[in-house]
Amino acid sequence: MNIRQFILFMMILLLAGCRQGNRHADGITPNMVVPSAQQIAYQQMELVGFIHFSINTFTGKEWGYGDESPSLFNPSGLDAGQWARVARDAGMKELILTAKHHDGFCLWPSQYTDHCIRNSPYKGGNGDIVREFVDSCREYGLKVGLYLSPWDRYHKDYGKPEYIDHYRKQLIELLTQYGDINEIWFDGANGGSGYYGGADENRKIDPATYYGWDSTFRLVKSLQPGISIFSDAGPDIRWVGNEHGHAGDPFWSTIDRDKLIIGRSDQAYLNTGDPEGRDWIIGQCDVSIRPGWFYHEEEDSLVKTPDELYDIYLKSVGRNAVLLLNIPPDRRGLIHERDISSLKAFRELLDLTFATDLAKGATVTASNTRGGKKGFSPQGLVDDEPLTWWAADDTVGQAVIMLDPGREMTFDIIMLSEPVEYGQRISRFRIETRAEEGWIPAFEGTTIGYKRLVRIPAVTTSRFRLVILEANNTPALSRIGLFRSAGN
Ligand code: FUL
Repeated sequence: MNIRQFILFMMILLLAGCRQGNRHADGITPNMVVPSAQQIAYQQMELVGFIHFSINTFTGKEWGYGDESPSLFNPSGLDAGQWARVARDAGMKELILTAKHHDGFCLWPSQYTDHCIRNSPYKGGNGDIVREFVDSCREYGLKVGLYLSPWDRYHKDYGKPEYIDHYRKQLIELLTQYGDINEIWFDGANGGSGYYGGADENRKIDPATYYGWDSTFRLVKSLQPGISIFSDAGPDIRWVGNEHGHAGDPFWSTIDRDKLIIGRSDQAYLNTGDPEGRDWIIGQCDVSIRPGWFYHEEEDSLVKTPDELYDIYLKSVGRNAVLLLNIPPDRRGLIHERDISSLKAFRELLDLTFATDLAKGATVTASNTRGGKKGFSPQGLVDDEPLTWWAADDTVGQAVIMLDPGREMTFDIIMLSEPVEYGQRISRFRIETRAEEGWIPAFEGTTIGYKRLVRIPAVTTSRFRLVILEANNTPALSRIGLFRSAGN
């Protein structure tokens, strides 16, 4: 080895050492169940949007029966660019479109059905709203998601094996003709009454067996290897068991897929996850900005307020899940002005609230720090560097982390994060603030995960501490932030 090779070799060693510095040093043992890199990237989006738009928009229904004439579908001024712009301005990173809802009407000209946009007056039958949607999302830097309802109240074969073949052919169309699709959304509503090609009857299916989901999932991933699949049972993203946008407390990303059946799952189980769960499936909280999923003029006065949306954000993103917020276009094919103004104020509320982290610059001490090493210093919890984080020694199950900002501060939001690439570990914690008479408990909580936002009545204090009471593995934390809700 000559001198240049030696220097190069030493530099590589040094770099490898630096890279290891915080992330993998000192043998922190990951939990048995951890997220994939794709799941972490998905969760980092935090806020994604839903577009419910179809024939229901024109009939006033929430669930079309399947007998609606395509001639009813005629938006007067559709602009998918407006949807994407509004979503981007609200901070959404992805938009999901109902390519087909339960009534079976397809927003793209599917070669496998006549019940589609080709037979509507829109653009003289030459329209393709999936195409317009996908192009607009890309123009505004949003990822693309598509919803293809498994339940089809129009199709004559629904309930028979032939329909599954048809359903998969439609999936292939969507997943091969529109470029990269980031998410496919499989809802759980299943069977019941419908038009079914004129049969006009009730059709019951067994949600555990009818759809052959495992084969469908394999098909989806073979066509789009980078896609994330949402359903009651993941495999990548899961329903949280309600449509109010509320993850449970506790909320574990871990759960047992074996216990989940798409369309027939225990909603309470979905809502909390399972600390013993063998699968990591990210929670996604779906909720509409209006009472309905589709636009109805009579709900114009019932658009959720910025404060309501903020509360939902705290109970979804702030409970270790992703928020999927529905913003349904109206009969023009535009997101309504009222929804836009509420969204704008919601975004401002978030931006103002999270602009100033009062914990920045505080002196941070911990009752125990892994190996006593600087690499895991609790000071890393309040710096700008996401790669620096604190961990305790393996022998330690409980710990106290104290923040001293050297001045008084007033806050009502506490942000906590675990380095989830090592799994979800903390299951009980307490937040305390300092008063003259001593440490006062302000909140007792359960899980943390990717992000926990705790809201307490605003408190003015000169010191703050977090007491970690229970964890299923060595406790580790990547962030503590303190904020004051704007307007509070
Ligand atoms: C459910 C559907 O039944 C609703 O109409 C809506 O699309 C919601 C997001 O998913 O399963």
